Amino acid sequence: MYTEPTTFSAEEYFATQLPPPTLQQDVARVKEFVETHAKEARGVVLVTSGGTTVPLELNVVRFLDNFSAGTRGATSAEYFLKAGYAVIFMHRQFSLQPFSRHYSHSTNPFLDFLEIEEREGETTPTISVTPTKREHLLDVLSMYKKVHRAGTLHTLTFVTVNDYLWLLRAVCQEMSVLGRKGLFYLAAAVSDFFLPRQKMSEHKIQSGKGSLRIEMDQVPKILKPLVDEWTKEGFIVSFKLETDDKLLIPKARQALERYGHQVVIGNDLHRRKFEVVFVSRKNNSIDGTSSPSFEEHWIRIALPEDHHGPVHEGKEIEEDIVAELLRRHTAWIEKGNTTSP
Ligand code: 9Z3
Repeated sequence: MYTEPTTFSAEEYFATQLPPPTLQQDVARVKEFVETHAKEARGVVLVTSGGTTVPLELNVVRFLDNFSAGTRGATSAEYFLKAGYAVIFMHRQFSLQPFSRHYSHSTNPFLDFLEIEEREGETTPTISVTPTKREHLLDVLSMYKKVHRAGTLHTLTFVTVNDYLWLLRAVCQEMSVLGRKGLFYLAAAVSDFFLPRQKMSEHKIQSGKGSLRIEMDQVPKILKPLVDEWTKEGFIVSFKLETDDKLLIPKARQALERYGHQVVIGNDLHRRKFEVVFVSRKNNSIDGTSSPSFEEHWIRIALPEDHHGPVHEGKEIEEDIVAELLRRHTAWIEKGNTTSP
């Protein structure tokens, strides 16, 4: 049966699509985390990371996925933690996570650098770390344990775009108590299209009819309510991914004009590990009296020799991205202090 595609506003979306079953308990934990760190006057950043899926059936067998390993989000989260921020890391289930990302099973499996030592007089062999890997592991492990003790990392997972939207709205609302101290770093790769549950087949789609035609609806543009309603004075950074690099700056500007947030970080799919562009408004005010002018700030790191190869232990572009954002976020907080009554 064919039904016309619908354009959902965010409001209509949440009125017609069901929340994930664990939403309430997830939100209660986020609330506690935010309150703890707000009391300690710490900056809190929400990092979204990884791709969302769009299920094609209610009893899901098939789904559409969005490209993202979660490297940008997991790596950035680590640099925010190092800078003393509390991090809400909202990521796609099984995508990369801060710290453990260094030992991803596909690029750097940890079993490869453990060694078994049989010692004379001892019945049980000892496990040790290969000497060349020790220094790096010690650095990662020390930071991991420190963050654990300080309780500055809170992890949440999503799978579908529906999980993502419900969680994002709730987390943003909880973070609004932070005012300007809240930072939003939206690096997840979010589906633009979805199948509303009312149009989904209940059971596995059968192959008997030959080809498969699916008409999807547009996911509501949630940055608008996120900026205007869900967050209060937070510093909002979204990412724009393109494969045609000529589109990066115009699309980033368009997003800033439409949603009125602080920064869009543009990245080209193939160059994203060594080049990004920050696009922002020049005077950071939208008074509607003149057309906004924009500025671009490129961050580049030297191209590693084998940038398609396994995780290298050299410079990571996220270190510079986070450093630049920390400067801008601090200025944003200070501006709020001087302009508040
Ligand atoms: C990004 O652009 C991220 O930087 C990447 C990171 C997904 C490229 P990896 O996880 O990749 O390191 O492998 N995220 C945002 C992508 C997105 O969906 N942006 C929307 C758009 O471009 C706007 S919110 O329209």
